Amino acid sequence: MFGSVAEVTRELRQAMDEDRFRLAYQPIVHGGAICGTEALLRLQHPVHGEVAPGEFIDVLINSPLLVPVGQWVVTAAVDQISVWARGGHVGEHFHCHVNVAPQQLGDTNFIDHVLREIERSGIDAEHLVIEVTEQSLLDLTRRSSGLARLSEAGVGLYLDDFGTGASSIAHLRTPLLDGLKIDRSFVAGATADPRDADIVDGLISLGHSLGLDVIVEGIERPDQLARFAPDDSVCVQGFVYAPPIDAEQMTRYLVNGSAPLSPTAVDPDGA
Ligand code: G
Ligand code: MN
Repeated sequence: MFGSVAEVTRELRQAMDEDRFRLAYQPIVHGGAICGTEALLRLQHPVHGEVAPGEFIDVLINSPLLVPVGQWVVTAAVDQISVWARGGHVGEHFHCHVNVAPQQLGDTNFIDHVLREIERSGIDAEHLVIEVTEQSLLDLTRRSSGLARLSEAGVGLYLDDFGTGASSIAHLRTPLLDGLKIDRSFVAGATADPRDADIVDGLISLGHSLGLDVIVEGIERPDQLARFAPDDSVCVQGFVYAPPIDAEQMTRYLVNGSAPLSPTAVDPDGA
């Protein structure tokens, strides 16, 4: 859609200037009840409509615009959590997940911003979860003080896309981690290769034995739900419940409390 790096950068700057970033929210479900949501960045384009981060995230992460956009994401998520909490729509263990790039964790100003926004909004810090990739844990000497400050304040830390990064299982030992999200490629792959299902089982056990919460990502169909989340020992995120939706729709889900299976979740057996 967008062309060169320069063009994407121009689009990002304009979107920031014109307040055209939005957050979409995808429900995270535990035993049929909504236990959290992942906030996902969207750019509202005057011609192309809603643009997903795949179109711009690589440029954003390597651009100075990561600073203001990253801060905007935290502010918007914290404000939304505050609205939900004041409305009585979320329980005390509700988590709103925000994706954070490794560069942000090494930036003291970013960490200060997160802590300041929690204080300003008055939300319970435990409602906020930072999702980091394995890449973020590779250079812990530079990033651990930021992670530790967030963790001490009560912010949750989850390892995202687990199983696909180039780092080591030893990183799961970091005492700062609260949970892990198993990458959706294993769930998708399990249809063709049962070893992928075995990997998901193994990662769930590994996570649990380390005392981590586990979210299985990319559950699209009822058969996958039955296979990977037969009970309430894991949380689930995926199209089987809902794609990323806007804040109003997410609020409706929260008011209902439970998550119906999505009518668009296709069961391969037609059941
Ligand atoms: O890896 P991360 O936690 O950032 O995953 C969020 C991304 O995964 C979002 O872009 C979202 O649209 C996508 N996603 C969420 N659920 C599903 C799913 O069930 N199937 C697929 N293919 N993608 C999904
Ligand atoms: Mn994520």
